[in-house]
Amino acid sequence: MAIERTLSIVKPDAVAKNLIGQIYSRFEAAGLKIVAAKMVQLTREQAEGFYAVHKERPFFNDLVSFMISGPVMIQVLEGESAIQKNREIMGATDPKKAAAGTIRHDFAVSVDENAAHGSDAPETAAVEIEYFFGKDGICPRTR
Ligand code: DAT
Ligand code: MG
Repeated sequence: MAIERTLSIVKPDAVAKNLIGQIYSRFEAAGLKIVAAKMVQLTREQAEGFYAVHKERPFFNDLVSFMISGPVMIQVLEGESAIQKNREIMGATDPKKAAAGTIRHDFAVSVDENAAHGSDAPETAAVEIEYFFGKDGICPRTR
């Protein structure tokens, strides 16, 4: 067990449904601290770059179009096992398969628009955090 940081995104569907606060509450209730946050209207280039690992997948173009369909809320979460913990709070990729009480189960209806993103491993978390917040865009929470 270790203190980790992970990249989280409240996706355009959840922002449009006014769910930022409810989603942030779940992070905080789970002991995850927000150490960086910003609302961004992603450009197509930014969204394509972020999801470059999926560029050969059949859903890539739809995914990018969805991610630029409205603003997203991007944050860095910090805490004990933050990467796995955030994945558990989000639930399975397909909301229909997500466990009750998870963000995707409670706030999303389809795999195409599934409310939240969370890094899946330490390596991707590091790359994704730097992609949106650079090397020094984090506010350490020492108090
Ligand atoms: P996750 O977001 O749970 O890490 P992923 O990395 O496999 O899932 O895929 C990234 C996003 O792409 C996912 O949140 C929604 C979309 N996606 C994945 N599989 C899909 C599918 N079969 N059809 C449509 N969209 C899909
Ligand atoms: Mg993923």
